[in-house]
Amino acid sequence: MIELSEDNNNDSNSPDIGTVVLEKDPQVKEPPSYQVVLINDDYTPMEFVVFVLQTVFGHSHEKSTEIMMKVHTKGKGVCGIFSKEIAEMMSYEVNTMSKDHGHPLLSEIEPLTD
Ligand code: TYC
Repeated sequence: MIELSEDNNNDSNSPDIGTVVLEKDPQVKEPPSYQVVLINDDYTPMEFVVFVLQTVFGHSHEKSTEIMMKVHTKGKGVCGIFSKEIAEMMSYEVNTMSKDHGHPLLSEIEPLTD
């Protein structure tokens, strides 16, 4: 809070105009976003990765294939951006699905710095 006195030059003849109090704007900060990142490996079948991207993230077959190929060629790729809690759930879902199907496919989450 900032207090501005407009009363510092007061003599007994001038009226007291009082003190103006300026409230600082509340510093409302958006919670940080997290990206779910898929990691490449040499064993998970491409079709399974596409299936996971469609099932967990709701991407179209075309978009899922694009993400899968990016991961396959570059080593990593972003599946989506969410709040921390949702990103953790999505990543857990991917990793559990892979494990249940006997694949080494892994995802992780990364905070986004804005
Ligand atoms: N590299 C895998 C293959 O050649 C396919 C793959 C893509 C695996 C993306 C993991 O996150 C991944 N079968």
